[in-house]
Amino acid sequence: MNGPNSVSLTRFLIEEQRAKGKIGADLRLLIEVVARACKTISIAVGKGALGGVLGEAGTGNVQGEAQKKLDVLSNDILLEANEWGGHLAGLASEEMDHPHAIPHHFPKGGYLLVFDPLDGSSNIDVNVSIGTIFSVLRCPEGMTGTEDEAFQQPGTTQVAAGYCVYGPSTTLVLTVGDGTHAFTLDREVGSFLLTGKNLQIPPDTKEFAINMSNARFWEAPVKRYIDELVAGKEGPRGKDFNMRWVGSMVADVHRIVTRGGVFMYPIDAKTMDKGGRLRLLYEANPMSFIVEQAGGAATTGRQRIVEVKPSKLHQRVPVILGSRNEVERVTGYHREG
Ligand code: P6P
Repeated sequence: MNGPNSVSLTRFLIEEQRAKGKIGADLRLLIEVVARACKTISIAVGKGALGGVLGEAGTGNVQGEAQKKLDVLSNDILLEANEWGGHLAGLASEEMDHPHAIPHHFPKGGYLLVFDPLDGSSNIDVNVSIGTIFSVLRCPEGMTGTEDEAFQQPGTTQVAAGYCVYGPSTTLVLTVGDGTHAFTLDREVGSFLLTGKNLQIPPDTKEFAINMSNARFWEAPVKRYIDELVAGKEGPRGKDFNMRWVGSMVADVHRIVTRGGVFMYPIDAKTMDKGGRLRLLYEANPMSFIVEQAGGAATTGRQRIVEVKPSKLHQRVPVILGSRNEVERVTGYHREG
């Protein structure tokens, strides 16, 4: 509850700035504006069928995927929230082919915001947790922030990253490079309150997340790793494992950030030509930053995700992230071939 000892997102950001100087005024405004947009999205999502926003929008995105009405609405909410503040040079989104320019009548700033406005949207109509994922970059010298190339920076250059999961509670998880912290929305007051400081992902786990229906397409290292988990205590791992797959990356990653686990969307025979399933700039990179800042690990199976040098705005990559010892084991199996 919002009591005398509760720390709001605003107070946290100000105190972090005072103590560590990592969050200047423009970045603080950016984070607070995104958080406010997430509150608006949470209200729209929470209305469900009563809000007239379920179902298909009748349009498609650059991925060739049918857009849900809430995909488009969430994208518009984030654009409108961020255009006027003077903190951004440009915005890019899963739902837009190319970056969105700041309208001329608004001032521009030095940051870039790239986001998946509503990840997991196949779950919207069946009332399963979904979420917003965002990443903050600096606009490179000599670029306007409207070029695809301005956003094509490795994840190591991220200034901040976060997600907001719209589940039984609406929870914002954020890093600015100084730990990973969770803020839960107090709906009565309308504030995000600090509910988890310096989250730490356990290095070991008994829980894995992967879409098992793709098993016949997997590469050998992934098949070896999953076979060992499924073999349980009779197998080489000598212990039983449990599986969870929500089909919504934000929900699966939030579980892992909260209690550990390993999340895998590896490249396979089905996704080889596209480079993977999940998108690098607005899914894999922000989630990897968040996970690494919480003591976890995130690789493509062959390298740290945040060290991948992007060549396209909507580039896809394989994702293996979560409890460090499990991610390192899978990555080791890839090295062994
Ligand atoms: P599949 C949602 O569409 C998403 O991008 C991620 O949120 C999720 O982890 C993945 O795709 C689910 O993919 O193949 O299981 O439907």
